Amino acid sequence: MPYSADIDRKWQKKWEETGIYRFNPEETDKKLYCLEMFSYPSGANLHVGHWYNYGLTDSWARMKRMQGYNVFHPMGFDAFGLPAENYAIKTGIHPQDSTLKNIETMEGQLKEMGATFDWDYEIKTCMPDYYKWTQWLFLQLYKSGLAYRKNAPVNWCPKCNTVLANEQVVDGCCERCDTEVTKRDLTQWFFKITAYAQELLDKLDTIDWPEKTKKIQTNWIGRSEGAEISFKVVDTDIEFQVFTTRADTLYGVTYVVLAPENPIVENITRPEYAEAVEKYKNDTKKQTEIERLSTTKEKTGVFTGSYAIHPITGEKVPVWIADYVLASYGTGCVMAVPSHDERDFEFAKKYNLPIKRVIKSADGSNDELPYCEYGVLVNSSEFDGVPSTEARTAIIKKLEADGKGSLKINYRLRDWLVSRQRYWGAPIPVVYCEHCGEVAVPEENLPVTLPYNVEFKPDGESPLKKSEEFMNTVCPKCGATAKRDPDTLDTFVCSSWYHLRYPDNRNNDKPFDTEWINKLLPVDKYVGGAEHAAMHLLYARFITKALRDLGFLNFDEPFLSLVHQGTILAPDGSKMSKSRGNTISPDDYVRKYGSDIFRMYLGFGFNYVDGGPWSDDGIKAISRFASRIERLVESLAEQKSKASRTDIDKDDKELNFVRHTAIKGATQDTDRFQFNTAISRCMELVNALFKYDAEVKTKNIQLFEDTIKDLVKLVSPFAPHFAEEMWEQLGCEYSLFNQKWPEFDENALVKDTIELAVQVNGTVRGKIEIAADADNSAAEAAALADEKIKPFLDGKEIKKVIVVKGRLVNIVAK
Ligand code: ANZ
Ligand code: ZN
Repeated sequence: MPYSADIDRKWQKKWEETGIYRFNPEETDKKLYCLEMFSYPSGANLHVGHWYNYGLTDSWARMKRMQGYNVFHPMGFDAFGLPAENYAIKTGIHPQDSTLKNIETMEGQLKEMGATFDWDYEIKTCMPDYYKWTQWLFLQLYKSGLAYRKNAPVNWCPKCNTVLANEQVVDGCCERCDTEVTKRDLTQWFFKITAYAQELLDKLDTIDWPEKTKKIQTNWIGRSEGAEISFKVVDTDIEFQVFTTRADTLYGVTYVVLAPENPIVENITRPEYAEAVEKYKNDTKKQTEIERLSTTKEKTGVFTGSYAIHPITGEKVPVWIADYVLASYGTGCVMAVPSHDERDFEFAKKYNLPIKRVIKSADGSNDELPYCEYGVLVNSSEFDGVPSTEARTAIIKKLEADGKGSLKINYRLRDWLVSRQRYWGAPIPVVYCEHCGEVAVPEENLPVTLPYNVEFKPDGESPLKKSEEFMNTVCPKCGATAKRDPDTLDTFVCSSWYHLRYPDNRNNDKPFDTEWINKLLPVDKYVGGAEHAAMHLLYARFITKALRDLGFLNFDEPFLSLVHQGTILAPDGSKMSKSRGNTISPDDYVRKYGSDIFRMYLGFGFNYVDGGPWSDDGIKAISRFASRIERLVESLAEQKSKASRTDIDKDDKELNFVRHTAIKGATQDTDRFQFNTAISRCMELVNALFKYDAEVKTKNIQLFEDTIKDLVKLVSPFAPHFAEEMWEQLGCEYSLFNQKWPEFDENALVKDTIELAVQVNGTVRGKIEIAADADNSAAEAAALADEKIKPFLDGKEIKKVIVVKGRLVNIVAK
């Protein structure tokens, strides 16, 4: 029976009945935890991206399984989140109903893919048996001071009248209505990821991740070495610190700038400047951080009327506020050095502030200002002539001695804001009591259940706030009436620890058993989109470290090895999207060709980590490739009874060479997620088998059979149903996936003979075959004696013969 979707079903049924892909919890010494980023149950159908990510990672997992690993390969759903809630607002269908329905459909489709997922370990983050433990995680962080509440500006859409998550702000505008997003101050929960900034940087060296992703995390964490320097405000007791990476430019400070939000601005603003300062502060609120940092935006600011005292020279410098200084970075205050900083220069020009050069280039040339490089100090008193890097240290030392400054390391990373004024998420397990204030819900009272009947209209308030049933509770400490926190947790909290729950997903007493997951984790291979570099992948690393420090785990990093699959684009190279109507449906291909042909084509048609524009040109070739394998299996069946050679001759050696080359190459390539070249090796082997079948009259049938079996194994990760069917047709025992992966034989890769090109006076005239270990004189003799070469030498005198070992023989004749 030729391969088709019926074969898929036949084997899916058998695999399910025999439980072949069930994880064996006994053999943890050979464990291999293979994980794909779980999917968001948004649409009802799997798209090409899912197939590409899950189908081909499954191919990798299948090979590992056959190589003897005890592969743990679970699947689940990242089921809370905004799209379901937005969909509910639009259609009136409750997020829980749409989500659970979508999950059911997707489970069915994932099963049709024929992957090795062990569904016994499935998780769905929106179910109380999961989010109970997400809330538990919150409580652990809270108890250890890693979760705290503070007032902070959040993204606010004035039209939708709601708070937006960072991901919902697209180019400074609301994702839904395109209105410009502003800031609003709200009391929010944060996770102290900054406590791990240095370790998050340092441990990047210990993991096998794409360099680009490490770089993104490094930049996101943004370590900066500098100094904090004190400035005192004239005629007051107020003192503030600036953060600078260029203490060497201290003598060039001609003014200082505070972020408009800095609380001391109010205390130092002189009455006659109050109105302008107030107005400027309000204008600043309307801007996003990205706009404020834009280098093309014209610099603006206002004078506060106050002066600060330079910590070394004692000079008075004016104190300004300007939006190019961010409240959330460093100290929210900068010392401005217009001669050596681009932004300060622009600002000083605009507001006529003095510009004083203090750095010259090392070769003494008089460069234009602003001069932003390092150099040698000038106009800097005793530091004149000292190079920047030396001066930086020396100036900090001097300040330190006077108690006016010190070394300081800053990180760009901010604490993770986890409160969401949204319904479809895990409720934050905290109540507010009139007497006791903020009180954590005791662990034994978890989960704080998300109520079903809630109005979730976007009107600026958390939908849960309107649910009396949810909000009104009693204080766990004193028993008085209390209110619950109406916010839910960012869905990235759910996914920050899910890899820890899979191996112990049915545990009702704990989120996971420490001893057990210390055996199963870290994840050995993690595969998912590169867009998560600075969010999910950073959060999961942080949570792993925090739980380690709290004694729940004994490893530092959650994902030892990471692969990002590329993106499959529409045929015109644009992003596939439902709204553009340019998506391609895997279902049509699966129905027409069978799921294996579709999967194998995805592996063959793209470089896995690059992806690229969709084209189905090659899919027929893949279908033909499968048919050719079927024909080989049939041909073998016909010949099995015929006379066979048992010795190994030249043709057998040739076949064996291609066979072991294919085993070696396909194994290495599959291991490195280079599926396209792995499949090409199998194609080369098919060609060699066809040649052998057609040209060799008396075959070594055993060799023919063994080679076909190896071929079937090599393609099995990409075409599991098809290969299982071929295996059965070969008369072998179920299941192919319990067989050992083929190993290559080094001896078969050594050729007995080699081919050399023969040139006469520099032109190639023929080829000779000689023993691989033949020396130069043997090669020369063979070339001169060759019947095809002789006519070119006729009547000529041989002047010289040059042999390039292993490559060619050049005969010079006149
Ligand atoms: C004086 C100076 C002179 C600076 C000079 C630069 C060049 P990184 O490397 O990113 O840490 N800065 C400090 N806090 C800031 C804030 N809250 N908002 C905007 N800018 C801020 O950058 C550190 C430099 O960025 C600091 O060094 C400070 O300007 C500025 F020739 O101080 B510098
Ligand atoms: Zn109380």
